[in-house]
Amino acid sequence: MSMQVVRFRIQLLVLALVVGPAASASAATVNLAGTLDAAQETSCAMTSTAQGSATATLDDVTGALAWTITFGNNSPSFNNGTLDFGAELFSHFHGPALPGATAGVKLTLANGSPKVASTTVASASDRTDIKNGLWYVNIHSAGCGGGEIRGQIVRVPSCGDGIVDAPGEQCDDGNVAGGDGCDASCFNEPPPPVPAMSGTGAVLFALLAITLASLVLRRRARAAR
Ligand SMILES: [Ca+2]
Ligand SMILES: [Ca+2]
Repeated sequence: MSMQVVRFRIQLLVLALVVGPAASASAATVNLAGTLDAAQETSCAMTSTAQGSATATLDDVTGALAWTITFGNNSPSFNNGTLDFGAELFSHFHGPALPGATAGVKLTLANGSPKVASTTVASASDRTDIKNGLWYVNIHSAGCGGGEIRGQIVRVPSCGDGIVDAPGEQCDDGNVAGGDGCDASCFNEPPPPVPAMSGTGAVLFALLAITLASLVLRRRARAAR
């Protein structure tokens, strides 16, 4: 084995000891919300007085999506699960579509109010669409089969969702922990100090450093002869 190869392998070992294991990707929780009403509906000729609200969270790594949706025509709480034009037929998440456009069904929701449930969104493109506000909730009634009220679900900017929301955030590393370069309020902070090695790692590092120095000195001595 040549001196060059030996030196390269030692450098790799030293680098591995100094850097340590690679950090794993951390999940970011994206907060979402929307309001449902007839104004956003595209298919019903009648204007319902029913309204609703939706909140949801999406884990952008695992795809876990959880939601709470309430609706009704009992102003001002709008939570009695009753529509103006007949019983609720069915309800869905649809996407991807901007407000005013329509798209196919992504998830079927249980009837009634509130709707509280969760699932896993397996498709990465679906997760991206959700984060980009391209999913909507549509509640269909007997009198408005295409939907009586509808609501676009959009991201609620928040620290820890992995997206830098200026001007209120300088950074967003997907968590609300400090000491990692981006503090709990999503402002930049000095990087954490590199932890000192101890125990076996320190001994190995010292041995490798001594071996490397010895090899370099021997090489220089041979070159000087
Ligand atoms: Ca953010
Ligand atoms: Ca952080």
